[in-house]
Amino acid sequence: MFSRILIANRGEIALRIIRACHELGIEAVAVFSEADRGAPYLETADEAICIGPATPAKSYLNIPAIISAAEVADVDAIHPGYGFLAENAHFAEICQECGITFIGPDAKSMRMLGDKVQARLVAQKARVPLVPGSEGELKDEAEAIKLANKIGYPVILKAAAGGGGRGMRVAHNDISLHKAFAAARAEAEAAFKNGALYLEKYIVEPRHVEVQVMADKSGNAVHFYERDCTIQRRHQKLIEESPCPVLDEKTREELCRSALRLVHEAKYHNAATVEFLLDRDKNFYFIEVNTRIQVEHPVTELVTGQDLIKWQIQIAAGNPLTLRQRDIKHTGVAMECRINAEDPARNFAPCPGPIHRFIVPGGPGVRVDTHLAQGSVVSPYYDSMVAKLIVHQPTREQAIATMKRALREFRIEPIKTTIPACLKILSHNLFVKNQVDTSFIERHMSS
Ligand code: MV4
Repeated sequence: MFSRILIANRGEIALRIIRACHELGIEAVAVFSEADRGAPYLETADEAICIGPATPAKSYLNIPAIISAAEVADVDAIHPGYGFLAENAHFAEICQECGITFIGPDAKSMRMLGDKVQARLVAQKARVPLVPGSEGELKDEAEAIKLANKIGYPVILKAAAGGGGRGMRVAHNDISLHKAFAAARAEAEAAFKNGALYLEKYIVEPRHVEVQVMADKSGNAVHFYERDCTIQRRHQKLIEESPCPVLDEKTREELCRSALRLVHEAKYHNAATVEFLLDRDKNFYFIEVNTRIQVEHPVTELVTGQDLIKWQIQIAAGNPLTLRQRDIKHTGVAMECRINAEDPARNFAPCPGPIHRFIVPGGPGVRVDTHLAQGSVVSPYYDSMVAKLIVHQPTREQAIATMKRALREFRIEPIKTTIPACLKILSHNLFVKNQVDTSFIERHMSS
């Protein structure tokens, strides 16, 4: 087992990883930018090292600075958290070359699954249901138009290097596809320095469902069931829950088994999330794989009673998964609200600034993951998430009631947050009745 781990991240996920280290008897080394100097969560670390200025490119994305800190602190491993360098295969490679274990998959599987065209081919090989679409990269516009006419409009163009909704274009006919092709290629080239595109049938009004999996270095893999992340705004998730409230047991079993086949095919190790779209007829289709621990992992931790960060560390250290699939039970309903420092009245514009009052909810069934405290300052340099409020109850109705109660207890002043927006969603009849799709926020919450 490792004796010291460096956490190449900040905020709530850095604190979450420090806690997991300490429960495993491992020392935690934090790094921080000048903007985060003095933050209270840093005091929970055994050591904290400044790695540069506030700008992410000069600190949390600065590979030489992070590797130097790791060498100075003499750590055995680096946990990247989510965002920043978590899905950077080059960084994973450098860690390995420096004799530091990267807590995540190896660079090869990260690169393979990070390329959405290759990920589709892996999924196909593993007999995972795919959205009908291109086999491999599109050669040119003519190929796209031919394929669109074969599978039928509407279709969606996506960037091979994209993901998370960037560089996508929907087309409803040959003329709009002609325009979309040039636009998508230019956008992909500019954003990812990789113009490779692929095409899929456009699934209308889907739900977003993802499966949490974990695989060890000996080829054992288990799933921790699914999360439903349908409630999003501009590809930013607002509310996540488990189980997916519209899945029947048989479909759910097939979904989770599909995710496991995919990670086996990729010879993957460590945590992965396999994302699917669920259409109105409850057909599911693979879309992409996230090769990191995700923001919403606590939802899964509450329904399974498992500590996913501890498993990531143990697997990276070469220990086997000592869990059998049948030992992983799903109990009740968990739901997470992301509390962001944003002003819903100003089109969700970030609202950084000092927090003079910070009163965190508690009581039965409530978990709060946050790195902030009274007197903290929300920095304009980073993500606007200030807390994750996660609840666990026997039923969805009870989970919604607990979530509303906890949201009303929360005091974050004087900055604006997404708490009122979350309360509005939780009271919406379509949300309560499970009649939402990924366009719910745009369609019903714009006012
Ligand atoms: C799609 C789709 C419809 N059909 N693919 C958006 C993010 C990226 N992970 C995949 N995305 C989508 N892919 C096909 N073939 C609709 C979306 C989509 C979406 C997916 C999940 C959650 C929210 C979304 C919002 C808009 C579009």
